[in-house]
Amino acid sequence: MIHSDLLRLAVELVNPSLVSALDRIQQRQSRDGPPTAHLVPSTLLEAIRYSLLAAGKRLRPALVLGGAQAVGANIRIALPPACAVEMVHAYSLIHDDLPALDDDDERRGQPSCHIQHGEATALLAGDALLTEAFAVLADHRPLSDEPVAPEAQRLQAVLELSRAIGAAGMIGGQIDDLAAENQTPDLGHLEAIHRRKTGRLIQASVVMGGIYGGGTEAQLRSLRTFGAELGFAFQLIDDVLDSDGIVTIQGSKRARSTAQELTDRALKALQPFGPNSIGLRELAEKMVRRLA
Ligand code: GRG
Repeated sequence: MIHSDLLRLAVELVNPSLVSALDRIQQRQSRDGPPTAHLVPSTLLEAIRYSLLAAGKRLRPALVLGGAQAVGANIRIALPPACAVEMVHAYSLIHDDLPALDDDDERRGQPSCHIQHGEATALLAGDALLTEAFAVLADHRPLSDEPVAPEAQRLQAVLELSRAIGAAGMIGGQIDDLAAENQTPDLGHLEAIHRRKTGRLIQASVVMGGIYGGGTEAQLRSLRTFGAELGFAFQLIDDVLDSDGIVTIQGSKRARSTAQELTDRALKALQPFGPNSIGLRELAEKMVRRLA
C-alpha cells in the first residue's frame, strides 16, 4: 500500500525514532567512556530533548520518507535520514533564535531554547544536534527495527547533507541573509539566499530518502529538481504569509504566482515516478494550498 499522508506518517514513525536517537546519545555515557564520568551532561540532554521533541510539523522527515517511497522502497529504511534532517532543522532553529541572529523568544509555541535553558546551553545543544545527526547517518545499527541501508548509501547521504547545510549551502545563505539586512538586495540575490538558507535542507531531505531507498542516478536527479523547486517555493510561501522577503520587492500577487510556477515545476519532476510519487505530490500541493 502506498501511504499518501506523509506528514501524519512522519509524526507516527519519526517521533519514536527521535526518542531512540536521544536514548542512544544518553547510553553512550556508559559505553564510550570511563563508567565514572558523566559524559553527557543532563542539562545538555534536557535542552536537546526540549527543542527536538517540540511540536513541529516534521515536514523534512516527511520529504525523506517521500523520497524513499518515490523510488519504490520500504519507507522504513529511510528513518535514520528522516531523524537526521529533523535534528539539523532543530539545530538551525535553536541557533536562528539566539540573540546574535533573529533574537526570537518563542518557537513552536513555547519559549525558545535559550529562553528556557540559557544562551550558552542553547548554543551547545544546537552544536550537539548538528553533530549527532551525522552519527545517526553513519551508524550501522537500526534506530528501531528498520532495515539498514548499505554503507555506501549512508556515506552518500552524509555527503549530501553536509554539502546542503555547509558553507555553500544553508550557512552561506544565512550569512548572505544577514549581510542583506541593511541593503536592498535585488530579486536574484534574494532568490539565491532563499534557495540556500531554506531550500538546500529541503532538497537534501528528499534526495537522501531516494539515496536510502536505493534510487538510480536518474531518479536522484529528478528528486533533486523536485527538492530545489519545492525548497524555494516553501520560503516564498512563507514570505507571502509574513508579507516579508521577496514580497517586499515583487508584491504579493507576483510572489504567489511564482510560488505556483515553482510548485508546478516541482510536480513535473515527479512524473517519472508514476503512482509512487503520490506522497510527495500531496505534500507539494498541501504546501501551495496554504496560499489559498
Ligand atoms: C542559524 C544555523 C542557522 C541556520 C539558519 C533555515 C535557517 C538557517 C534558519 C531557520 C529559521 C527560519 C525561520 C527559516 C525560515 C524557514 C522556516 C519557516 C522554518 C520553519 O520551518 P517549519 O515551518 O517549522 O517546517 P516546524 O516548526 O513545523 O518544523
